Amino acid sequence: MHWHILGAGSIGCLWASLLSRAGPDVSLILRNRAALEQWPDDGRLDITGAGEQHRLHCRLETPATELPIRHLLVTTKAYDTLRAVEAIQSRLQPGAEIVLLQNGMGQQQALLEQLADIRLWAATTTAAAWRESRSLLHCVSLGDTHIGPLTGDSPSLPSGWDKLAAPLHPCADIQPHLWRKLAINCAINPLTALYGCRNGMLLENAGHREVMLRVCEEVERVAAARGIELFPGGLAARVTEVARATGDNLSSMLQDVRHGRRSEIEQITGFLCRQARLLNVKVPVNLSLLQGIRALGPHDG
Ligand code: KPL
Repeated sequence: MHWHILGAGSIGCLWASLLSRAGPDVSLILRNRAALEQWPDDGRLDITGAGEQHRLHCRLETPATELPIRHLLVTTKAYDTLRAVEAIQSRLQPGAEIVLLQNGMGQQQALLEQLADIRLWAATTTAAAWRESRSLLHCVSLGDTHIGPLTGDSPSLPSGWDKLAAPLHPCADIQPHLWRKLAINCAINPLTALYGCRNGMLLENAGHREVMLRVCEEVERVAAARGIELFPGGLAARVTEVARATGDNLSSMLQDVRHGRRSEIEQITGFLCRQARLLNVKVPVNLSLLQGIRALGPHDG
């Protein structure tokens, strides 16, 4: 069995290690030849932290490599999903297994519309890792990963995933889990990016906390209108826990904004606002956060 991974960021590299230790061959598909040549020592990757201490040698490829793909894990930024998969689409074999492990929503449905004859899963994880360099990954936590099929004939887990040494929760319906992660991201990411603060500051600054609570109320109304149960104790309580546990972290959106990169705002708050419009729910605070982040820099379209 051979898993290909599109998106060689920290989560892609962590999964390269988990999959390779579970048995399959693993290839990282890098964007182009230049990215491939920057990788040291032919795909050497050291993983350390959270009980992990491994060295693996991944095969490195570009989209142009002429090898068939039967098992594909996508860990790119959400907005890059369709472009990245299109670049390798001619290599996908009939019935190929594809797992999307990303923040945000909307890209899952868009991919289903782009591809025929695949088996697709979506996954969401609380695993955390960071890369000190291309070949050194620090695993902070293996977290919890929920995964579920998006196509009718898919088994509960993709091939080989039953042997992953990480807490994995197969679910018949992955949608509520994607919504829960989306809800947390809606309440933390745009605020930290606009205020330029660490996650924990959303709890310490009374003004920031007030906005965060209003975001939570709006997100809960949209989820309820969509028939999704978020958290029994309420979204604000869950967001408070996450902001406290990740208090010293810079959210992924703040990091994107600071580096002048495109953010995932359209797949997080943008998705929420599009759902709200369809469901006729008013979300003025989320809309103003969407506009605020759009004004900061590169965005979709
Ligand atoms: O997932 C995150 C992100 O930064 O994208 C949170 C949960 C907000 C942690 O930083």
